[in-house]
Amino acid sequence: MKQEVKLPEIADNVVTGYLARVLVAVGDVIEADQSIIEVETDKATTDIPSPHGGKIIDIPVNAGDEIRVGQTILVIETKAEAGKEDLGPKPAPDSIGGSQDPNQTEELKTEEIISGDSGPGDKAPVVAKQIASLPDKVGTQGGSITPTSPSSLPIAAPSVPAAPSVRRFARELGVDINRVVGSGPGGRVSDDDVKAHAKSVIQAGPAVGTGSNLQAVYAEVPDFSQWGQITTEPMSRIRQITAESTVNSWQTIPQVVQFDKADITEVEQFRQANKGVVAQSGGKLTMTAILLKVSALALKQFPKFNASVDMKNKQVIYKDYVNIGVAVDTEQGLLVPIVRDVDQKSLTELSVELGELAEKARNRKLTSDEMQGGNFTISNLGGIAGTAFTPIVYPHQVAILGVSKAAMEQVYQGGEFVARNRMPLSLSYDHRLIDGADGARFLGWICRVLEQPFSLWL
Ligand code: CAO
Repeated sequence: MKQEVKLPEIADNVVTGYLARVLVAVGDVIEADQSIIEVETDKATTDIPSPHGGKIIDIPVNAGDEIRVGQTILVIETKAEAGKEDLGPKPAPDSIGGSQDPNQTEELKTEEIISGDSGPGDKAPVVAKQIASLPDKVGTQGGSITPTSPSSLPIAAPSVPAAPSVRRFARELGVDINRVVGSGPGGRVSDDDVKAHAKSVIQAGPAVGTGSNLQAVYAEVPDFSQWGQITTEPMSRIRQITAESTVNSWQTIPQVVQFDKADITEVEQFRQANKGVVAQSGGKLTMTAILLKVSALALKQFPKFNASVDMKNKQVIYKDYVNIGVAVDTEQGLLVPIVRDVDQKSLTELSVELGELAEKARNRKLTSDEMQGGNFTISNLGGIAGTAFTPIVYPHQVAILGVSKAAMEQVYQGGEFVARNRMPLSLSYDHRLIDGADGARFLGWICRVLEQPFSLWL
């Protein structure tokens, strides 16, 4: 019997996801409960199992697609129809309105899902409500808003979390809500986020090619295939979020970068000597953990760097807590987990926690809470390569510390050249709040504490 496997509910209030990976292929014979696809949402990455065992005869979705709860993700021939080969355990009913009739049309099933009329006990009514609450997809043409046909939608348009009233507000302004960076939990978009986005687009100047159309901030790219072979792939959700957030930062934060070098000869000796102590608690004493500690002390010393700029209300928000984000390079892209209350934790505790968060980031197990609420960020590329770089300040923060590769250098000291281990640091900061002298003092202070930690006691 042919069975359609549909995308089940992934989490509360999540109606769409981004298909990160297809784990099976047409022709595969799979077991019930075997993972078939990997779905990425704003909250987590989840493996979706097949409720049936059998032979896969169609996979009507592709990596990169945005898929909805209730959408068919797999067509499988189960044992009941074949009756000839043993293709796995007896099929269970689909978790979401799965059809038992192989001739049933897709239209009918869609209707069934939307009406919630597919029989007691299944989850169709829930899905119907969720789908019914989805916003109309709209586009703007010549400044007026017109419905967009499904075929004209971008292939992998992301769907951001936002209340229906906020979506309506965005539509009224002609703003594509999927381009708005949400400031709420899990990236939830508020009215203020929509206004800030609209404002930043207006301030960025006329939209490309289409007059006042707010959505047309991105120029059409040329057809590169005219010059040779090309391959196109949709951006992952992480890539899209990074792209939107860096554009937001670039457009709204006037950034200056201050460079310095810290002599870490003694700190490195301390690190090597105490690695074993920290390892006993399950952590790795790394330069990033040390920088977390030193940065927390600096943020306490210079509260302006532990603040946010609120231009709307013309105020500066100072925070008593010290939460620091650490940029983690993962196979899927950049993720920035937040280490909370850094000022209240020991170096050992920070080393353990940083190791755990980096591991979770690489395994895509971070929760959205673990990526929210940072006041300052550290980006250490020193384990990779490079002599200097200029990191971008994260939205709602005012500074980020870039760390490059430390190396032995000849330094003139006390009338002679001596070999010292020096680490290049770059501090990007928001000039709306921080002046050049502030930036130089802050970074100079960090260098001094790294060079002479005991100076703190003076
Ligand atoms: N200079 C010289 N060596 C350095 C260094 C530096 N600045 N930083 C780290 N290293 C060395 C470490 O000492 C370590 O060597 P040992 O194994 O001998 O101790 C080695 O590099 C590996 O370090 P690590 O990765 O284990 O630990 P870390 O705390 O230094 O880094 C993390 C952790 C998560 C910051 C890192 O793995 C990472 O992901 N870095 C990339 C961050 C990034 O992508 N930034 C760009 C963001 S903007 O696009």
